[in-house]
Amino acid sequence: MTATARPAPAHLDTFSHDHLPPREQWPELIFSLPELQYPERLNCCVELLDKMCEQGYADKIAIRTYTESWSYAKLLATVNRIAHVLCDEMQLVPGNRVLLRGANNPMMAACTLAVIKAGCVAVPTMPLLRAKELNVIVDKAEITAALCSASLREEMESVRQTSTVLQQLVYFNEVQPQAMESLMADKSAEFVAVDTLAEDVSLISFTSGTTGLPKGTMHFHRDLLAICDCFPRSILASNADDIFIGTPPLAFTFGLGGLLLFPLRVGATTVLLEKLTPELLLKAIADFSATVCFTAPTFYRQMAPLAHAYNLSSLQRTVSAGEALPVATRESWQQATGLVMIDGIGATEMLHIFISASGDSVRSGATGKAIPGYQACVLDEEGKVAAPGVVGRLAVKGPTGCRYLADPRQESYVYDGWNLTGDAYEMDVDGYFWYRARTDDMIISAGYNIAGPEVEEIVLKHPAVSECAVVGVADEERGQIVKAFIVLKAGEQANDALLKEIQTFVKNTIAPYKYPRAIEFIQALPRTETGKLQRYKLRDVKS
Ligand code: 3UK
Repeated sequence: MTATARPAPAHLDTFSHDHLPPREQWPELIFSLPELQYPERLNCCVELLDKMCEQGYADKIAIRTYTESWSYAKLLATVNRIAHVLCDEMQLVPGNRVLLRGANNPMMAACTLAVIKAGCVAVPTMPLLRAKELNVIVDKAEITAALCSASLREEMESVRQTSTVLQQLVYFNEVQPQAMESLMADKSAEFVAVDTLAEDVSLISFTSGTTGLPKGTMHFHRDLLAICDCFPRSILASNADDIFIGTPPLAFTFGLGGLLLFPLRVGATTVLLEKLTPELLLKAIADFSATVCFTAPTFYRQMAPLAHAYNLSSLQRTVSAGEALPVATRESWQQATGLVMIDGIGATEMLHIFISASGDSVRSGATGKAIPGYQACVLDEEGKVAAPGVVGRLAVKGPTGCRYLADPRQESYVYDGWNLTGDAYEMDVDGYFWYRARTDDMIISAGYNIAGPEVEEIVLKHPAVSECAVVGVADEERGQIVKAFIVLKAGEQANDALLKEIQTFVKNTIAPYKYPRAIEFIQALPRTETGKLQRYKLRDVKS
């Protein structure tokens, strides 16, 4: 083989490789850190599991739930048995895409790792997706096989009945002759991982996509390790003694990284729990003596006033991501727990967090700086790097980046080697990035540009307010007006006096033209399964 030839890919089914965007549309990839120098061939599951067992973690607890404890050795043996089922019973070959459905539990984690170890491509999907949405994903990624938790059978069955693409389906988390648990029972606990390339696709993660068709983001074996070797090392400083806990689904890359890959990479323990509420997460932190927590800002905001009733003394580091962290939330969490929140922005396209800060480096109100391994800047309207203090489009690059599965939107996400996340940000002279809005969430009212989240920040500081979302709604005179949807704290009365009081409160704190001319009190804000506010739903509300 000559030095320039592409080494033999392990994928016999070349679908993923064939549907990568052309190389010139990829973002620039940079591997500046010593820990990001990976070999040409690499199966990330081997690095995360087999090697950890070899290095002395075999008897350590990898995954805990309220009813189960899986050592690294048990997780490895289970992954290997499932991998045999994929190859022997289901006759899958490297490169085949496998749909994965399940809440956060040990078998969902094991199935995901097994798919990757067998050289197939994992396509995890949010538990709440319905058949219609699943069919779009099955068709787009040409998925012939699915592994599904028995608790999600109903929607899965309707996909099976309607899909002409999906051919095989195996359920797990049940006692049935055809269930994964039975099929794997007599399989060997040893499995030689498929010798994939570092640049073979291991994961296709579909964006939650508030508008339009979901986009499949393709990530290599190398990418899954690269995210473990960036944020967790430099910002989180995680280690084998950590006990990870949190809410994001394993089907969301925030959860896959934070609650599975990061803990395995350092020999730590992860606590996997289904259906968490703020109360249940607080209780679980105490019950499992968790040290690291991952969840969305709204969860921290709801946990803060309840925290005093729980023993949270084990908790050391808490990570907030998914949407902007309001200063009021950072402060109430810090008051309740003494912990300085680690805010971090990540994206499905980038796989995980790329701007963040922890400890003494935190600047309240800013997301943080580009983390080691990544570069970030703000681009102005002409696409040039903007000076500090200018609001523009956030641009980022690093070892991971956007590669959509056969999607023309690749060309708008990647510009001049940079990934454009769709966020409006401002960078200060010290390199801290200050979130302003999603670029499509800017409100233009009577010629003024107003960032909804800036108004939310202030409204949230009012003592009667529990949650708030600010959007622009159409207005004949001003084009748009600022409208606040407000969820009040328990016991507060929605009335005109309070409405006026909140308006005055905002006018007295920021430029008066930004105050919400319209306010609507509602019971709950519309959110995605990952805790993201669905502002578009509020914009559509007719009142
Ligand atoms: C927004 C934030 C301000 C921002 C994600 C951590 O959220 C994740 O991925 P998604 O693809 O959404 C990406 C978009 O969400 N966002 C996320 N975090 C922050 N905005 N401050 C933040 N801290 O608009 C971004 O473009 O769902 C988060 C890890 C992995 C992820 N996939």
